[in-house]
Amino acid sequence: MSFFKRIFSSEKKESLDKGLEKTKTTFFSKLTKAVAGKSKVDDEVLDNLEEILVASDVGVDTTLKIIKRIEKRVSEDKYLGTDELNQILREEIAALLSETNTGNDSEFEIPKDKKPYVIMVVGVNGVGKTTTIGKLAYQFNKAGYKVVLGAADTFRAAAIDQLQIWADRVGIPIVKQQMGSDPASVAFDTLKSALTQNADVVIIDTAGRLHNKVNLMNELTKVKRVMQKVVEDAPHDVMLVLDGSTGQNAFEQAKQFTAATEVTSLAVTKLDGTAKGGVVIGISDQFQIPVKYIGVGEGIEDLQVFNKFEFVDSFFK
Ligand SMILES: Nc1nc2c(ncn2[C@@H]2O[C@H](COP(=O)(O)OP(=O)(O)OP(=O)(O)O)[C@@H](O)[C@H]2O)c(=O)[nH]1
Ligand SMILES: [Mg+2]
Repeated sequence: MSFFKRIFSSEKKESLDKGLEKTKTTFFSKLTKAVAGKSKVDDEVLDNLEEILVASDVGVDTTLKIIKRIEKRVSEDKYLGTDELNQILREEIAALLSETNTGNDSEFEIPKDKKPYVIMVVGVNGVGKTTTIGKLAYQFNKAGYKVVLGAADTFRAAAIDQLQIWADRVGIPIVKQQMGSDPASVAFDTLKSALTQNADVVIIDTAGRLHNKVNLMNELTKVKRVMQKVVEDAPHDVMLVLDGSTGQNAFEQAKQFTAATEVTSLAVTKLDGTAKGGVVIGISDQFQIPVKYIGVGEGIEDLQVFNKFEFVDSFFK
């Protein structure tokens, strides 16, 4: 690993640690209470631990898997001290998550064989789609890729303006039309323009709110179909953005969205300032779709490539 890479990783780790602070503090103060006056991990400690994990939005299914693993450790080790619980939790959760072989890249990278590589960003309103696109465009641009944005959320004028602000901030082109115009037509224009400009990456913003859910899904399908007239295998990535601060709601949204439309990656935002960061552990365990990015703030730098081991490490430190 190069010297610079090490510097960047340690910076990344610091901001992750900071982003997860609230989740961690809440979790550990509960854990400390649960083991107070106890020296050994017994059934009562395990019961409490189960409750705490569920309350941290890890989700019931994933929590049960974790508890089972700890129980196994307890029965193997016979005497497991509560002072070791933290370390053991970290090990077992990391081991659990490593069983799903997804989402462990460490850089903002796109596949070399797709040009332009087309990312369509979806999710319900307010979860952080546009912000995530801005941050992602910034990282791709910094990495030397030529990025073009497409303002296919034509439902609100403000949505187009917001994406324009991000494009200006990053210094990259945006393709847009009037508010109310056909999103599929915007996506079509964006891909055409990207081809002309020989762009590497296209990121398409979409509306989170339409008159109803069926309309929204139909529209996404149409956007996809029309894009394929320009780039046959587009979109290469359908990224669902989830608001991590809504905890189990984010989980539900992921379930509903993935059932209604094809989703190939996840981004979980707003992990800063929430105690519900455990939801990322549950989401990575329960979905076959990789969590690619996590949002840890509103700033342009506050997006990270999700690495489950770094995440668990930050969580249980
Ligand atoms: N604290 C924090 N705020 C975030 C993060 N990501 C997005 N936000 C904020 O969440 C709010 C909504 O973000 P948008 O990007 O507008 O969400 P959207 O999904 O595009 O919303 P619609 O266009 O209405 O569907 C904004 O105030 C963002 O600054 C994050 O990681 N952390
Ligand atoms: Mg938006």
